Amino acid sequence: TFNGTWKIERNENYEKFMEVMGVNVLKRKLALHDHLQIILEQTGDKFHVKETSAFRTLELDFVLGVTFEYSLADGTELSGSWTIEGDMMKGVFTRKDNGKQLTTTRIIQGGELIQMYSYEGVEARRIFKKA
Ligand code: MYR
Repeated sequence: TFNGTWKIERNENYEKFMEVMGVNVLKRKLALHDHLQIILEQTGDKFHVKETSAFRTLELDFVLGVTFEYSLADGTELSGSWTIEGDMMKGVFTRKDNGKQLTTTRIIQGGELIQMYSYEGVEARRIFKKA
């Protein structure tokens, strides 16, 4: 289960990823230390998410397989959806500003939540520990 309170523990290739996403250097430096915390509550195919970071606090709801809108901390708007395949969450999102695709997965491994992001052939990981 993905349910729980997940606190960011470490990043892999995240600064490079943000650079390819077009995030400026100052925001990249800040984002590397954003203290991101995600609370996931899944009930059937519905998710409630509480996200807090140094940048913002937000709550959202989505249903697996149903398209929703999501804005990144820098204001970049995405549209897309999550599905679950086996023990992996798979997200396919499209940037509204340039139509390019951002894919993401979440998996629990060794008690950690590993979120992978992929954009323009560049991958990053953000790894969370249960709070
Ligand atoms: C959620 O389930 O937490 C809400 C939906 C998440 C959508 C995908 C997030 C991609 C984040 C990419 C970060 C890139 C920063 C430049």
